[in-house]
Order: sequence, then structure tokens, then C-alpha cells
Amino acid sequence: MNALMTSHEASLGAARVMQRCDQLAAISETPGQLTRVYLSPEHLRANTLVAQWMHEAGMLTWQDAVGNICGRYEGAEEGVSAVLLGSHLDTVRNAGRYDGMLGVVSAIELVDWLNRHAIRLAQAIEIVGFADEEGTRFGVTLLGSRGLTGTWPAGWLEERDAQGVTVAQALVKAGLDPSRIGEAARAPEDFSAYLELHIEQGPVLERENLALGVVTAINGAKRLNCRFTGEAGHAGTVPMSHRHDALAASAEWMLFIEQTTRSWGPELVATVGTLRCEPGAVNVIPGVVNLTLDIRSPSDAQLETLLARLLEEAEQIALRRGLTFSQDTYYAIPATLCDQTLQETIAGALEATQGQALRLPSGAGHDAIAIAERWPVGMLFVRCAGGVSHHPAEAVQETDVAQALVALSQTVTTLAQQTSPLARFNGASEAQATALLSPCVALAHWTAALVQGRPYASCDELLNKADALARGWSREDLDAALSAHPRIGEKARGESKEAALSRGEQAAVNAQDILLADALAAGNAAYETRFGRVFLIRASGRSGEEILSQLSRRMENEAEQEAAEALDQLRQITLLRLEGVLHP
Ligand code: 2AL
Repeated sequence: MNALMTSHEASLGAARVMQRCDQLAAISETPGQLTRVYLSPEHLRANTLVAQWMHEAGMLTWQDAVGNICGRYEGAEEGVSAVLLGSHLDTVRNAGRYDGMLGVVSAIELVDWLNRHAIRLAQAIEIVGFADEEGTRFGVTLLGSRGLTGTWPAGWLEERDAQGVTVAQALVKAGLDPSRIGEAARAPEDFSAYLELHIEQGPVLERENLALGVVTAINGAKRLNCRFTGEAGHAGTVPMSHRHDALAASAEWMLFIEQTTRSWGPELVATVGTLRCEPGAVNVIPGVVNLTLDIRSPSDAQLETLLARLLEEAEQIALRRGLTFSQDTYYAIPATLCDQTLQETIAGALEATQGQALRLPSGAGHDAIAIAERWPVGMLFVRCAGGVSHHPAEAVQETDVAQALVALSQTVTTLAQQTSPLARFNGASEAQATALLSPCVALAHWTAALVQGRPYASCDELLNKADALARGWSREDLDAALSAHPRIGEKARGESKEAALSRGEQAAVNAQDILLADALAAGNAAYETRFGRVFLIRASGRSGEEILSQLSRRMENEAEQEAAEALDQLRQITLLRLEGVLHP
């Protein structure tokens, strides 16, 4: 089923979304402005209101151990994996009313629509109103989403707000237990995907005259402290030809940064945001200029290449002008890629609703950055007036929200109709389930035992059983299993699943390096002469050179020790392949 909200339903839904954003905007610590920070009384009030809306939409609700407000709308069967929707409920100071909130409230509207039509999808739908994305109160960001991934750094509980209150104290005051924050973490198999609807916070959609866009990636960024050092001097007496003016060098570099970055296309941005001249007097030639560079891109490789070009030019300018240039990167965050399949699904929905699917990167950070460490993420942007955000003037059009609801209904029903690989394995016929596992290892008894052991409540349960069985393998098993593992350096040919897996596993072995190929062939031959079977090693993540050095080391093993090592490698390869089946 590919259910779609009608335009009439979407209009009514959008009106309620707007009204609920207004209601949330009224929950603020500053009268007349919107400021709602992590673990404040206003945060807890917002959670209560959102939980009430979730409950009315047919969801089971709870507040998790870090203060996220969560809801679940069950799938066709109880306990199935879920498509996770959401965004954040905290704000910056004097904020707009849609940044974050629009995503949470729209998701609730979608579930309410499913509930009214009694639509149950193969997967459940969960919604989370993240407790902290902005980092307004404690200076650290993404506390809510990192609660779900279970990746709070050790020091976070001791971070302090402006009043000296620690996160741990604030948790207690909010009725939460700092020793139990780990309980907010969710298992990988709980969610198949995370989908976040958010305002664009930039001007692209408005300029393109489009209500909605598909996010390709959340930009990575680097920040650098840079310095040109020249020579200060008397502004009246030093002739122009004798000067080493650090500010003139900076100016030349800044124009180069602007022109070059523009010429690299619309997705890259670079900014010199601060400039400090020394000594900084009207009648003194600037001897030193300290400046910052902020550079962002949806592609880490592109960012690195542009940055290298900009820094090379700074060196050139310094050289030409008789100055020196130095720089230091003090902040770096890689780009977060949105999942390709999710992008396609969202794009399909946008083509259906607005006739085209514009793809654009996000310049701002989002909860999806943290969530992407565990689950595939997708983002749908909604146009906002003038691209204005983090400001009370933030605005969206109700008709755009209606379109977003239609697109969301198509995207979510498409996604949630697909079941997780574990659910498919649990529900498959014996023959299908065997076919799913057999490329992992050519040992029919291992596959059969796992197929017999169905259903599994979680991927971990299946992986643990697979591991326990593999630890019992014998030398006969080792010989029997070798057929699925071509020699290292001889990437398997053919279309079989095993051949494709082996090629992938040997991806880091450089096939173009003829010397390496010769050395591996000689090593394999020597090993086979010595031990009477193909040399087996878990190739994933290992270069050809590393494999060669392991081969030389293992040539020194006694036969029994070597059989044990080979069996352990076989077990590792098998478990990696099984993980690939469960998390394709
Ligand atoms: C292999 C293979 O096919 N995959 C892997 O990790 N190692 N082959 C081998 N001879 O060790």
C-alpha cells in the first residue's frame, strides 16, 4: 500500500501544525520571546504537551533517560522495527518557532492521519522530540540524539550552565537519574531509518520557488586560526615598495578565498569571520594579522582539496610580499551523508507532490548528524521565508507545510512497508532463510542450526548464536569451508554472492600493484606447500601489505596453531558477512 494524504486532509493537518507550533512557542522562559533550553521547566512542559498530542494520535509515549520525549505507533505486528521520525524541541535564545518543532509536530500529524484511517504498516513508526540539539544551555550539542545512540562522552554530566549547574544536577532536578542515562540508548535493530523534516534555514528553496527539497548531506566543516606576520612600521616614512603589510596580504587572500570558493560551485562556502590587526593603529603599518577561516562542504574530499588550495595561495601571497603565514585547525567535523535509498524515496515523493525534487546540502547541523552514526538518515527541507532562522522572524507558509505532510505520508508509508532484514529472515521459508545465510560460509550445518533457531528477537541474539556455533568449528570444517574463499590477490570472478562478497572484502588489496600481486602469489604458494590448504585471512579493512606480513608471520606457526588461527579468521569473515546480511 502506498497511502497518500489527500490535499484536503493535508490542509487541515497543516493548519493544526501551525497552531501547535504557536502553542509550543508560548512555552518559554522569556516572556514575549521564545527560549526553551534543555531540562528547564519549560522543556518539561513542552514534553508533556507533545506527549499528549502523541497519545491523542494513538501512540504509546514515554520520556527517556536523557529527557527526549518519545512515542510509538505499533506496526502490523507488535515489536517490529520502526521508522524513526523527529527533530528537536529545544531552542536557541530568542528563537523562531519552527526550527526543530516543525519536524516533531508534522510527524505527529502524520501518525494521527494513519491512526484515523486505521492504517498499520509492516514497521512501527516512532517519533522523538529531542531534548537538546542546539546546545544553548550547556554549550555541548546533540545531547538528545546522542542519548539515543548511547554516545554521551564521559565528561558531559559535569558540563555547567551559566549559573554553574551541572548536567547531572539538572537531570536530577528534572526527575531523571544521571546514573541511568545509558538506558536512553536504542538497539541498532530498533530502527530501520531516521527521517527528519526541518526548515531549510537558508534561501535556496525560496530562490528556486520550491516548497520542499531533499537533503543530500549535512556539511562537514573546518575552522582554522590563521596568521600573516609581516613588519610593523611608520605609516608616513616607510615607502610603499618597502612594506610587508600583513593586512594587505590578508585582503589579497580574502578576495582569493571568495573568488576561488565561488568558482568551485554553490555547495562550498568559506568565510573569514574575524580579523585582528596588530598593533592596530591608524598610523602604523599592520605587522601581524590574526584571522579565522571557516570552510564547509557536503564532501570531505572536496573540502580538503579546496582548503589545500586556499592555504597554498596564502603561502604564495606571503612569499611574494615578504611575510610569513601560519595556520592551525582547531575544529573539524566530517560531513554526514544522507542515505542514498532514503534520498531516492523522498525524491520520489517530492516529484509526485511538487513535480520536481531539488537536492541540496544542509549548511546547518541537525540531530541527524548523531543519528547517522547508527542508522541511515534522510532529511526533507521545507522552505522558510528569506532563509531566516534562529530569529523570531522565522516563518513558513501553511501551504508548504501541507505539501510537506503529503510528501511525508508517501515517504513514510513507502519506507515502513519494507521490513527489516532480520524480520525478513525470521519470516522467510526455510529454503529462503537458508539462501540468505549460505553465502556467509560454506558450512550447511552452521546455516541449518541458525535457520532452526528462528525467530530471533534481535540482530545481536542471532550474531551471538552464530559466533558461539563458529567457535565450535573443527579442522574438517575449515577444509570444507575454503571453497567460498578464493586466494588473497585473486579476487573471485563471477556473479555468485560469495564472489561479490570476496571482491568487496579484498577491496583494500591494490590489484594494480604488480609487485604486490607477485608477492602474494608466491606467499600463497609457499603457504599451500607448507600447510596443504589455501591461506585464509579476514581481508576486510586490511591492505595487501598487511596481509603479506601476517602471512609471513603465520608461516612460522606449528600446524595446529595455524589451523586454530585459520579457523578464527574463518569465523571473523563469516560474522562480518552475517552482519552484512543484517545491515545491508
Ligand atoms: C578471503 C575472502 O574471500 N574473504 C576474506 O576475507 N578472505 N579469502 C582468503 N583466502 O582469505
